[in-house]
Amino acid sequence: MFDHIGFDVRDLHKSKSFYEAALLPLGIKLMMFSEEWKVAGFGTDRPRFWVGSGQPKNGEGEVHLCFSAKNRAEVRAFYEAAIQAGARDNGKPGPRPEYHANYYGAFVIDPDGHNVEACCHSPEA
Ligand SMILES: N[C@@H](CCC(=O)N[C@@H](CS)C(=O)NCC(=O)O)C(=O)O
Repeated sequence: MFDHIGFDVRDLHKSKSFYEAALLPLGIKLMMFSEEWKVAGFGTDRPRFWVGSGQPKNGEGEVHLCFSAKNRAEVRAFYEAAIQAGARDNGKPGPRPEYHANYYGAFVIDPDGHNVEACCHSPEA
């Protein structure tokens, strides 16, 4: 159901250390850390929990939630359904090679300002 989640933190290094320690007993490890992107990603198979300290977002998009899609058509269907249901566009369905070669996602802002996505990691079927 969920692919990954993330939220902003005040002090990235402090949160990185905190979650490294707190999640270790669960077998969840730091899998990615980027000073450039200001993010730390934790997981087991791949990063699924992210903390970041990017630009202030003025109360919008501070929580990011991504649902798993089985294929790219599902990503597009999610986007259309969400827009029809009143969400605002935050990134039309399409490839996001900045994440990885096969990443395909779509982003909307929900009624409370959360940044909600559906993504698929497989090439076009
Ligand atoms: N408008 C962007 C949204 C990208 C986005 O929100 N990416 C997620 C990660 S998959 C995120 O939380 N990015 C960090 C941020 O917005 O600070 C797009 O269409 O690519």
